[in-house]
Amino acid sequence: MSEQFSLQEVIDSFRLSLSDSKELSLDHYVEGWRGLVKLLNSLGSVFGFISKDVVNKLSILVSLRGGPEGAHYLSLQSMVQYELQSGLVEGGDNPASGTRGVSGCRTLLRLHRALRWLQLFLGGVSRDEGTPPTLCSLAYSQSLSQHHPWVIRSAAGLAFRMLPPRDPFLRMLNAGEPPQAVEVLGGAVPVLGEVYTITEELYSKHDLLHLP
Ligand code: 1PX
Repeated sequence: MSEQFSLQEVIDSFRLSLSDSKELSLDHYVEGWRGLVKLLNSLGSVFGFISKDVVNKLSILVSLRGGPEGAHYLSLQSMVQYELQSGLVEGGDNPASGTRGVSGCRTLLRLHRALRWLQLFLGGVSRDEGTPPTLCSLAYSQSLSQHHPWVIRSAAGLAFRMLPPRDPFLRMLNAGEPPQAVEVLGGAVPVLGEVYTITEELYSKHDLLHLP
């Protein structure tokens, strides 16, 4: 993936993350998130505390995948199965990462919740339902904010106000002029939705949606 963010590359990574049998490849999932981090970084340093947290979570997943038990981290499904069977979901001493108390499942859960925010936010932008700051904060209050303490919610609220207006925001996506960017966004939302739904159903089935 190039240094410059392109929305299309992010969509491609998330699309590629899903196999025909709806297994979700963790490598492509992480790649999709890396692209999102590039956009976040291009929005300026007020978003730095958010991108730092995402980078941190991605590096946990990458180290699990590259570790001695990495084969179990090929897909979301194999990760869930492995961590459940080995009693690792709630942390514990994970030999795969050396990161005590941090499971792949709880780490990915944080990104999964953020994906819901992204799906709502981008859906709103693509349908022109308001300005990016307004839509961002609406999407946040409908999703992620329930999982965040007051201090994070207020920092996030301050950062949202720094988002650019619609047209400059659309141009930052590197997906052409605003009308083309809107089209690309419209294509992104169902892809994110599918990834979200598959994860949500799997986590719900195994009662993993509230991992500490
Ligand atoms: C296509 C272009 C769209 C823009 C792409 C931007 C992608 C942004 C993704 C935001 C991801 C946020 C992940 C948050 C994960 C999380 O919930 N972490 C918290 C809990 O972690 P823990 O390990 O302690 O259980 C952690 O406390 C969070 C810290 C950072 C603050 C998170 C604020 C989230 C605001 C989400 C909206 C981002 C606004 C970006 C503007 C475009």
